[in-house]
Amino acid sequence: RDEKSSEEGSPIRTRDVWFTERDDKIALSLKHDGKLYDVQSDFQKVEVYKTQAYGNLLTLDGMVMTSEKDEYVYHEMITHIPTLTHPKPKRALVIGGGDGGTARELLRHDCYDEVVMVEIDDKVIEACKEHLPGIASAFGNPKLNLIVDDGIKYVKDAADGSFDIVIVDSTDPVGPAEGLFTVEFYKEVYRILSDDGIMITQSESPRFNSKVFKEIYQVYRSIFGQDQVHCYLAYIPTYPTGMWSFSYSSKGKAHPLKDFNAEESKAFAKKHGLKYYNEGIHQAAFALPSFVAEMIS
Ligand code: AAT
Repeated sequence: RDEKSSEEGSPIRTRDVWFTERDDKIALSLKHDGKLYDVQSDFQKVEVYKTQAYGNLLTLDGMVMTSEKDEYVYHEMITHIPTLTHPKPKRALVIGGGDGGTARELLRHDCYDEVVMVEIDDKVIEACKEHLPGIASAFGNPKLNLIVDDGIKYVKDAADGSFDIVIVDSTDPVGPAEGLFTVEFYKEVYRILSDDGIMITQSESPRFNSKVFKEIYQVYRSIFGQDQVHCYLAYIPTYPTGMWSFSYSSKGKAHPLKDFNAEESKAFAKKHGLKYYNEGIHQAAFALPSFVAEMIS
């Protein structure tokens, strides 16, 4: 808090309070007008800040998960790229994604009969319903089957070939999400995918989380095959470095660019008034800067 003096000499309190996500070497700070939610759940510390630049911001254990003003980048990119390149997805699984943004975007597509979402922490859902309602808008949709449980356990118990799309929309590899970054888990995801199935994961920042980034692509390739795994990027200002990656792993023939129909994508984006995804971004997102391509070659 800053205490400043007015010209007359009387003190005026101006709010100067910042949320800061810190790592060893870099930090991201956002000025805010207070904390709206602050609960220690069984799994993590769940907080919502009222930031001045990005609207309400959800953090878990001090790390940014999503904000009202830039959430659409992440949620549009993690959902529309697989949905619009799969021949006809009917059943999707979301691991994590407790804010509801991924479910909201998936359910824009009429092709889905069911979207199963498995979020470990009901406090995340509660915080977002209360304070990020625009993101949490699909919880009442009858096609959404919301399960509060560990996604690792759910995947282990799911039947072979039972999902067309699996989206791993989960936290960084610390805390409850640690097991979501292991070979065993991805093998199980492969098993529950249908023959044409696609797995999408948020795959961290190539610049910031270089070690995890390189390692998980090796894991994906060892399971899906060398040429079956693709990386795409999006610009997310509230995540460390702003450069964020997603992986696209295909069990069958689905290909992120060869199976892309520009007219269909264009019409879809227009119909729903999307704010980031469009037919140009779909293709451009797979063009990787050389340093990123080299990391996963
Ligand atoms: N939609 C973008 C926000 C997230 S939130 C990730 C969610 O994954 C959290 O709600 C967390 O509780 C949940 N989660 C973590 N581990 C598990 C698990 N084992 N099973 C089910 N859900 C889990 C992702 C932000 C990306 C981070 C960028 N730095």
